[in-house]
Amino acid sequence: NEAAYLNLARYILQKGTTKMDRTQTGTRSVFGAQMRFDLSEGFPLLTTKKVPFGLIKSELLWFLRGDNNIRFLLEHHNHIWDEWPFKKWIESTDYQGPDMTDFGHRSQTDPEFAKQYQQQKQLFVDRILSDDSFSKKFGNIGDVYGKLWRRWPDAHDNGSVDQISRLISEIKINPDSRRLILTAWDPETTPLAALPSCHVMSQFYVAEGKISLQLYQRSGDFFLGVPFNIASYSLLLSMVAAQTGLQVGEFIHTIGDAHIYNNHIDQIEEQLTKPMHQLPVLKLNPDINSIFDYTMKDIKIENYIHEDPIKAPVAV
Ligand code: THF
Repeated sequence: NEAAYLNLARYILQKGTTKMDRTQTGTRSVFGAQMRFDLSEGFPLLTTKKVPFGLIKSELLWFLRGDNNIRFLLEHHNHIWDEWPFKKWIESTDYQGPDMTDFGHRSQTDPEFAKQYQQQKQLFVDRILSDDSFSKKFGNIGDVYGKLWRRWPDAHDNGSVDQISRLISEIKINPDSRRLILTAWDPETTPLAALPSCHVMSQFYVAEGKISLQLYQRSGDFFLGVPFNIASYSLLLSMVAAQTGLQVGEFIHTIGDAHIYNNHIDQIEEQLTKPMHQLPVLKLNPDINSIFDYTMKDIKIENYIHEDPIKAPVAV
């Protein structure tokens, strides 16, 4: 349950080594960490800060559509992926606005620049929503989750592999299988993506009528991303369970580089002073007969008692 997250946060703060990273923010980091969440004890949406579950739902529905264009997210007022396509846009020769180089850092230290950045990002978002050809060209995050889950390029027949459909039918036919794998790391295309997949691989496991899921995440932004990731994969597991007639077992989260950014330390220390509440309950519409048919209103969280949100800047 939630204590697994809080204990690992404490461990990273105390034992993590100081490590520079791609974003030049600096982190405290440990390598190789694991948390276990028994979903029969409640849905692991953290209660020691408010985690916006609506954003987690729309992101997962986006992956399940096989979509890798942020337009769908924007239509759902979800901005968690904006920075990456925006970065590609401002680095392109088509961009003629004010210099946005290194916007992630500059917007944190220079309030005048932060205003300009917000303006340019709003223009970008509006244009992705209204201009089809612009959105095709600049709204894409590359060949990561959605694309790879549903349309992994098949070199032999020029078609593609739908990993999710295959998984669902394989779990039904052959639940004892040790090959129930979902992979999101394509060595051919991954280096070209705006942000190479963090959730490299996951594996389903069925025993005694329960289905469990273990995720290997190569890199985990422990304060901002990881609470989303825990809820997102627990939601995926719950949907797969519902569609295969199984009970939910455990979500096991294994992280390679588990890090707390230097500009998230005050926030996570604040979170560690907050009391835990009983975990909420997930309700999926039982009338949905395909994992691809869930919509926002078919997924509900009940009895979510939480502390206040804690804001922190996302590292780009
Ligand atoms: N990059 C970095 N640096 N960290 C990540 O966690 C991350 N992701 C995704 C892709 N790149 C990443 C994006 N996921 C938030 C949450 C998840 C994200 C990105 C950002 C975030 O800012 N959450 C806020 C609320 C935001 C809002 O309300 O709009 C929060 O307080 O939780 C790892 O998958």
